[in-house]
Amino acid sequence: MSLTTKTEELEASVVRSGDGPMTTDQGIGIPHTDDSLKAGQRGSTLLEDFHLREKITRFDHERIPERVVHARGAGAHGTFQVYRPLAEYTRAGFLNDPARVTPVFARFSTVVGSRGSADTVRDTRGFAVKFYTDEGNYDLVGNNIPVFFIQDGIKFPDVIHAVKPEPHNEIPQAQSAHDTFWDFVSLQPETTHHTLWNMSDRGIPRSLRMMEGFGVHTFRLVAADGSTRLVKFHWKPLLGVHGLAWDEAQEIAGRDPDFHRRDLWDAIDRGAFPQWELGFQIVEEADVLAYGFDLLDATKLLPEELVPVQRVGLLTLDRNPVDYFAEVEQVAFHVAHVVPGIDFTEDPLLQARLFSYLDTQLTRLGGPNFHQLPINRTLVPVSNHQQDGIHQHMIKDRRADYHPNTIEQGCPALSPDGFVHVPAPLTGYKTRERSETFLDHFSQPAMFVESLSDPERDHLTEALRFELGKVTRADIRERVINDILVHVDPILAEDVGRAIGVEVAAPSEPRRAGTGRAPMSPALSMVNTPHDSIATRKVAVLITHGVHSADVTALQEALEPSGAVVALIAGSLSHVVGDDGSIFVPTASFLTTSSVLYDAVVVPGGADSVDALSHLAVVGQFVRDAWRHCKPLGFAGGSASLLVAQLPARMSIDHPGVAIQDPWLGVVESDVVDDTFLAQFQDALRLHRAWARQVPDPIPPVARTRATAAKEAEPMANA
Ligand code: HDE
Repeated sequence: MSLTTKTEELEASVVRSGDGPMTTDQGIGIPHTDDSLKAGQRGSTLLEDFHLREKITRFDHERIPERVVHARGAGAHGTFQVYRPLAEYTRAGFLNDPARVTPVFARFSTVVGSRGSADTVRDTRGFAVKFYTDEGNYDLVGNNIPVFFIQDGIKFPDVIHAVKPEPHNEIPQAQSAHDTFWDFVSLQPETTHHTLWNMSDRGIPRSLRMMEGFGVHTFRLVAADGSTRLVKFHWKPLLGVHGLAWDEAQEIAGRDPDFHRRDLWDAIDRGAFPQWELGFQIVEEADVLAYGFDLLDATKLLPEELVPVQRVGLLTLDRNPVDYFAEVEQVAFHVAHVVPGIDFTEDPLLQARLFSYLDTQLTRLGGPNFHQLPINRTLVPVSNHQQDGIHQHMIKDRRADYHPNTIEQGCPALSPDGFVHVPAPLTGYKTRERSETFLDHFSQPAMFVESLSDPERDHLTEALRFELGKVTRADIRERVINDILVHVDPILAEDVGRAIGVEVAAPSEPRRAGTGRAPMSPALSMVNTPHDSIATRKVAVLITHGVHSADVTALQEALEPSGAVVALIAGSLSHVVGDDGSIFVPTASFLTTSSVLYDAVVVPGGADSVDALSHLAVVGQFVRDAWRHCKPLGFAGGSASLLVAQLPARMSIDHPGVAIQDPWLGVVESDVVDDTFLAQFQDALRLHRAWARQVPDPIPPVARTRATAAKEAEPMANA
């Protein structure tokens, strides 16, 4: 069998605009496409104008139904290579041959918003990878959060209807900050863990390239001798895991709604290929309950401190799509697309997904032949007795379409090495019960909260205050605090409750079994992510005439070789003349860009330049926003005066109840951009943000309500 790479295979379907003159879909040459065929210059249009009718009809039918979830996405091609043969775990060919380069297509997405919604909304991100292996297609359809909202797929329509825009007015778009979502959360404790991850900085990634990925469910690996093990899949980004500030994320949604897809596209375009390592957590079948929770429960994660993640291979995304619709929109993932060596478990969420993905493609892609679309085609020849259907592309030359047959000499023959379901023993009576091993909904959320660093915990608190602050019904806010959050972390409940007018009622023993958790799991905190590179970080350098040229060139020469992107921002797109007569070409002007689109800001020296910049309100805002969003800032030649003018008054006065952080954290200052400046600035950039600079606004204590008093009188139920 000759296997070609997916790129070569796709090339056969690529049509280029220079390939020939303009024609109709039937290949008839078109000499004129700007005027319809009319009865005279000013007469009515004639029905016989087949070109007009074809052109308009094709336009009318350009859209296909968007995905009911994960509608907004961005994708890229790439490769996967395993580091070493994994024969002790799996017989999958692509996981056994380090020399084999498996083509992949990855699609990242938000869950809630429509196709045209903004990228930086608070949400879970989809992380789906299609491996075009030489044993058929394998899809790993995961998320950037290791747990899911619900334990059983039968609740999926409920949770999605709750989080999607409300049914009467279709408001709000791409937001969970509304009544129906939090109503559901308040009544369904199993949603707590995933909801807290969404409210953490994981819900607003800095970049799709800086997210972890998780298979979420426990899967099975099957070795050649038939032995099986349980596995949790991970994707570890080589650039580390980094988030945005919430205020910044909201502003980006307006300034550049395509922020994440543009970032992915630009990085690949520049040759800064995003990379992730595939990770396995391997568990023996007998240990399915050994860690204090049930590995079939998708609302639980397996702490890395209990079972380390083995890094087994490398995913590299190195090619942008040619045609967004044909590739990113029409790609069809399905959890049931597995190859021999990978199998399912009885996780009831996974089991429902095994039905859903094929079913959804029938509506979205119009029929059962979607696997024949170029992006979905396997590299392996497909042969079976499936017939016909809408959009059949194959011309099947055969006289018999059934098995067994003699007329086609029994062809296609069965594949003796093909997929065999693991003969896992299954017993039980028919029931709609939830297993008792699934019932502890608070221990792991508590572990998650306890594992966060102080700034991350502050962000979580602020996010919950924001989301619940937008809930209009007081009873929902009250239930989230007193039926959910108080069982996770009474102090968190108190901190959030204070901001939304809810008093925590009679904090009692937390309603959790205390199992299924390490006391805390440092791997869950983004603080412990690698901070060893400034590659692809975007640095805005603010310049105008008279800028100290040597500062600008020193920045470019030091940062660009390490992979950072230096953007020169000026008052207009006209050339800027430096203090020694050097000419600089601005990348963007203050009119069209903003500090939220960069990772760091530097103001070089130059007396005339610093003076001119200090008179521009837009520059003040640039610096103030970068400071508020805790980004590294660099000031040379006295330009730090621009920051001083922007610091809030309470930075210099003693404000009761507020811990004043060091406003100069992550800020580098010097006369000129010299080696010390550059070293300190790069250290700050490597750390991503100086989160400790953030000072939350004080919130007054909550007034006691009748509801909380009544709640205190109730005995607290223990689950
Ligand atoms: Fe999905 N999900 N899902 N999901 N999901 C879809 O399939 C569904 C779940 C995930 O980039 C849909 O082709 C059910 C968990 C990703 O094209 C649909 C349940 C996880 C993507 C569907 C889940 C995911 C989808 C919509 C509960 C993380 C985007 C369009 C039983 C492990 C793939 C489509 C892409 C897409 C159903 C739960 C991830 C409707 C019923 C858990 C990344 O079939």
